[in-house]
Amino acid sequence: MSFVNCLTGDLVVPSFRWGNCLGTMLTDLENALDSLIGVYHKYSLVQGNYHAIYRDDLKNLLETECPQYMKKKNADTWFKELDVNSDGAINFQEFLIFVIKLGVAAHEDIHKE
Ligand SMILES: [Ca+2]
Repeated sequence: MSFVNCLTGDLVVPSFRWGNCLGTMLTDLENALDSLIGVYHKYSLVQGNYHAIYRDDLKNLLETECPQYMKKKNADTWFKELDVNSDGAINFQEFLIFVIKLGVAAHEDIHKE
């Protein structure tokens, strides 16, 4: 489900809130997970599906959110690698495989001198 902001016309993507505890600060990890879910839905909801990022939308995600990691692998190669169940879309579990690979690469980059 998504909403359109009446004033700006922008797509509003609802995000998951841990326990819906008003007045409770999220931990750093909860904030990070909330951001990951938000990024996933930002691209999955382009075609109105909470659970599927399609090929063109994955390409937009890669080009917009992490262009530095497309230098060695293009969007089509990423898509084939991530679509583990070969259903033509990236579900959230498959997206998490991508996040793990990016996280490992980012961690290695941080420790390079
Ligand atoms: Ca899939």
